[in-house]
Amino acid sequence: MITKTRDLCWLNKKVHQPDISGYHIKDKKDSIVLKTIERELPLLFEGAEPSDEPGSSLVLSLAGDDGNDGYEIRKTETGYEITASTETGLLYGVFSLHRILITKGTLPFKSRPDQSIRMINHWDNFDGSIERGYAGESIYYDSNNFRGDMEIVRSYARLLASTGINAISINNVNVHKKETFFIKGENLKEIRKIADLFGEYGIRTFLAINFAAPIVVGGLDTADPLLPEVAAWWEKVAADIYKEIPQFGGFIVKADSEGEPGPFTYNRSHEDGANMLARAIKPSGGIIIWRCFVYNCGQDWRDRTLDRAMAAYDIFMEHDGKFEDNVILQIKNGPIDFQIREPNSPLFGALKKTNQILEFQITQEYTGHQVDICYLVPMWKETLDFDTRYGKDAYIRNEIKKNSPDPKLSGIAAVGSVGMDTNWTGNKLAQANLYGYGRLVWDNSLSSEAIAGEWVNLTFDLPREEAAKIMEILTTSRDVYEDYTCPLAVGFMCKPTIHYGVDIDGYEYDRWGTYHYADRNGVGRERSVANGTGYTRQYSDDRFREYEDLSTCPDELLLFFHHVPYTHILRSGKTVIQHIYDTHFAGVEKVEQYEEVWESLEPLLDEECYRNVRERLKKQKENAINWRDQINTYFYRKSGIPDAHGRVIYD
Ligand code: GCV
Repeated sequence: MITKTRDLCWLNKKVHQPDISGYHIKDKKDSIVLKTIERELPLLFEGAEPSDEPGSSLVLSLAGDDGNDGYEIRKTETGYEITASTETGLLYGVFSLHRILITKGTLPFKSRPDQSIRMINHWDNFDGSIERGYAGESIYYDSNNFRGDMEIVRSYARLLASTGINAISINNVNVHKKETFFIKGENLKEIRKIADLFGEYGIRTFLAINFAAPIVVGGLDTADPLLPEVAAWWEKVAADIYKEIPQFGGFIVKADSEGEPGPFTYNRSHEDGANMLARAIKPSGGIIIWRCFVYNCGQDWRDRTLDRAMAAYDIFMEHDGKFEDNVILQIKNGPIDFQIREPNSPLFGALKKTNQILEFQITQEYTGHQVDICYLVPMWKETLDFDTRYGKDAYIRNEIKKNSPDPKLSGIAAVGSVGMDTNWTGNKLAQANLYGYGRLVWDNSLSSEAIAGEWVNLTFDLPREEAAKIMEILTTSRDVYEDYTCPLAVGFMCKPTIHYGVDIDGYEYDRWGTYHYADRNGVGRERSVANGTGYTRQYSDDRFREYEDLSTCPDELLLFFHHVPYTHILRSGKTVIQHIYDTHFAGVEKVEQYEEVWESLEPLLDEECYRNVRERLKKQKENAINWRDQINTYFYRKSGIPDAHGRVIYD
């Protein structure tokens, strides 16, 4: 059997001599992370060797005590010096110096993380499958066993640490039977190995737990959070976990959502559920990350008063300020579910006294399955830069910290995108999302263009002009994906269950609460107070006014907030129907251009990488054509209005 070497991604280039030869660690202590640094240095800097000389070409100093994982890099007479107040800060500094030297960045350079918790959530199952995974099987599990390949976990940990990630959860939030037992016995020994390894890179490990574990694992006949025997059971579980894994991070919980058990079963609130677990884990120093992705997935499409978008706010706002101090609420960026275009969740800026984490999705569930190219950093950036109070500088990136009683217990998490594929992410270009996520959550001020530029520079050896072509593909790809799949934020016209490919009415008469309501006159969900579900009122006054009023509602969110006639005129001067036709034709044309550009790069790229993207672009084109033709035909049939440019629409 030929074992293929795994892609080193953005760490594949070494800095060549004479930049760094000897390195010296000042006041060296016996520490796990310092050992990691020593291990990393020769991997990143050719010929880097330890030296006792304080005047070595690279000096690492632990200084200051602000406890922050920031670092400073400066040029010295003999080479470079990295200073940080924590060992993890030094590790970040080492990766940063590598990046700066490869990309020819400038020094001195000082950086502090903008967010405290910078997390990745894996949706990996014990049988090796990954819920919404598009890059092969799980790197942790195989056929209901721990895979035990620590080299893969190590390679992954270095990729993550190099971008600043410091927390990870390693199993699916939909916790099936076998994974429910992860919290006990022999499983903990295996989890400890994973946690130890991540710990070497400054990453804390968390587990997703099943709220019904007291029944499934503990043999109790209830999981009622207000019963003392249930609380006592969790306390013991938590204490046992920490005996085995002292550096354990805590639990992540999906409760009362999409079939997962939760406190509602016992007529208890999410406050009751989260606080019980928080008290159980507090003595061990753990935290509870409680997801706000709670909604009724058994809706009746006939009932227009129900609005799934309102659920998280309706359920969680009344508990603001009432959670234990080691509870963090995790809130998806949008009110529905990781669509290519959604407004931001109204909980941001509204929850004022609750620790909070913003949740993104790196794995491309609704955004092309890592077949279609879709660089997601621009979308994440828009969320971070969104002013929840319009003109009042209440940006989400700051609000999540400001409104968390303990800002150290706030931050950003995202659903991971890697699997056993040797290039980690299926589509080579999807690596840019993993890299970009880490970089952006560390430094919220980076632009999506700058991040794309870094990734391309670190990954490929290309002349400037050719590198720019890949950057152009990346930075336009989100708009292109939106163009052929999701006019004006209508969302969910995809194939049910798999969420790839077009199926305009796939969810229209189903129970999931995601409807476009297209009829012969118009399309969109009316969510205004005046004429619809009243969802707009969940926003701050300024945003409420903006979204409520058709004349101020941003066009790109129009169909999320309003049902409008096909002849409604957008700010571009086009009608809604013409916009639908134009974007769908344009989307396909753009994918065709991507193909041409990629083909022109063939002589400059290694064959595997070239073919990897080439094959996926072919599928992307087929996908885009299908979307274009079905959407255009569908809306032509509904509206009876022809394309102003007379292009082919199948009637
Ligand atoms: C893990 C969406 C996905 C589910 C996922 C869920 C969640 O609904 O389709 O696969 O479940 O989000 O975030 O919990």
